[in-house]
Amino acid sequence: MRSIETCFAPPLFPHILTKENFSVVIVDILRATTAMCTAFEMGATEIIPVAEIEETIKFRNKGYLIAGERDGIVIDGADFGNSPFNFTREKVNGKKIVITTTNGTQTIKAAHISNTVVLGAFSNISYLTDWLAKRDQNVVIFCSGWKNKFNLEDSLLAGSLAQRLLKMGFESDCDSTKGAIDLWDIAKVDVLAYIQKASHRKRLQRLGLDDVLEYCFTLDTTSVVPLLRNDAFIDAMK
Ligand code: 3SL
Repeated sequence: MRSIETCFAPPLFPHILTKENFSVVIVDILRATTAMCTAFEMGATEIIPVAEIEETIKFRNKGYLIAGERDGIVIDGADFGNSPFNFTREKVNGKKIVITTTNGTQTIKAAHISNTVVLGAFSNISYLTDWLAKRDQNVVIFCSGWKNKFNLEDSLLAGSLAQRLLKMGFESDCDSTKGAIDLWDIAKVDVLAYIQKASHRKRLQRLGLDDVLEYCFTLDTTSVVPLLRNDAFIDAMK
């Protein structure tokens, strides 16, 4: 039987890895994984995640688009930040992108040693669920949180995804997964109302970056499964 485990924040990740054969689903709903799913939907061919701003330098003026933010603010020298709305077809179709973000790309780095790394968001949840269900691997849902702490938005995705996977024959004896499902059951009645209390929702509002909120919680706006191959994500659905 394939299992689901949930990691609520990066410091917990080494303690979660009790199973040998697993896919890791990286989650950063506001906004990194939602943005990267959008980029593939809009025709990006490859996305290279880098943890440090300095690592973007070697890609500049080499045909890559650079996307980067820290604490929501676009980094110097980037083409744009991390809003899913930046990744329009006009800008990204046929392009390779290098991205660095406050939490999301740090989580990807922490998961890099894993067998299989994919990106999860509400925007690709149905394609992702089907893709995971077809594989003979356990699943670890790895929430980016905010600066090593738990956050609500990633935990909601964890609960929603886990609930779907349980219906497709997975099992879970992980209390984090059970807690995430309970949280999702409370929030799903009106997820946009529920998420008003989230600290990153308030942070984005302060910065005038909360125009993405509804989009980030809308199901299935993309038909992609970003999959890490060596150092770059490609769309496994292509
Ligand atoms: O932390 C991250 O990776 C970002 O998604 C944060 S922000 O939403 O771009 O501020």
